[in-house]
Amino acid sequence: MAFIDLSKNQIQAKIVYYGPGRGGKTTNLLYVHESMSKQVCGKMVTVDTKGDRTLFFDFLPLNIGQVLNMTIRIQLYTVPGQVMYNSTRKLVLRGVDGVVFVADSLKVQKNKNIESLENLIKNLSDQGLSVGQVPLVLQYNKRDLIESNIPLLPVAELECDLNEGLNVPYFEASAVLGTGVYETLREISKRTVRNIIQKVCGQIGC
Ligand SMILES: Nc1nc2c(ncn2[C@@H]2O[C@H](COP(=O)(O)OP(=O)(O)O)[C@@H](O)[C@H]2O)c(=O)[nH]1
Ligand SMILES: [Mg+2]
Repeated sequence: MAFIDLSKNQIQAKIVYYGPGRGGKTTNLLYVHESMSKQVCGKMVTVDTKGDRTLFFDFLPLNIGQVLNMTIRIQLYTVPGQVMYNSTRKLVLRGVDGVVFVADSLKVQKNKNIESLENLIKNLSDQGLSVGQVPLVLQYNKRDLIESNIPLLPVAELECDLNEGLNVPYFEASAVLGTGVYETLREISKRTVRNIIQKVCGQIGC
């Protein structure tokens, strides 16, 4: 749940990057961290990583500007994707305001993507949230590998596997090159902030 400080006119929102292990969640945050100005982007904290596998989570705070005179701060988190870290995922997901699901375009990861999305839906429902209540966008990552001879899932197949019942916006991306990274972040930020403002307005009447 967003932290709203009316005395400081500040809203703090939590966006979680979710998805199978090695799909590119940490790489998304690294790209944002490296390319955004220091005024916007705070220090990236990566907790307990080994090689390129996130064992706990990554955290990146952003100051994205003002809406309705309120300063908006967004905190980006990633979860560890490996099946055995479900308790950590549940912890990171607590109080979430928006989710980016990063799917891996590699053909061999087809079932891992589906399992991870099912796991997201289950973990949200354990918090009393249905997937339709939380702003969500999908990112089909590693599209740069289309140039290689590694078999990739066509976007139509990813849509069919993951987005048929959800019908949420999706973005093709390459987190290593940065393609689609800001488009994804912009859309989830917009949806998340809009959702928070609607909830606040519902409570205080504006
Ligand atoms: N070719 C390619 N590799 C990627 C892309 N995104 C991430 N990777 C690589 O995939 C591996 C796992 O990425 P990481 O961000 O740690 O995945 P996470 O487990 O979801 O956080 C790393 O070696 C990345 O360099 C991408 O868009 N294209
Ligand atoms: Mg990671």
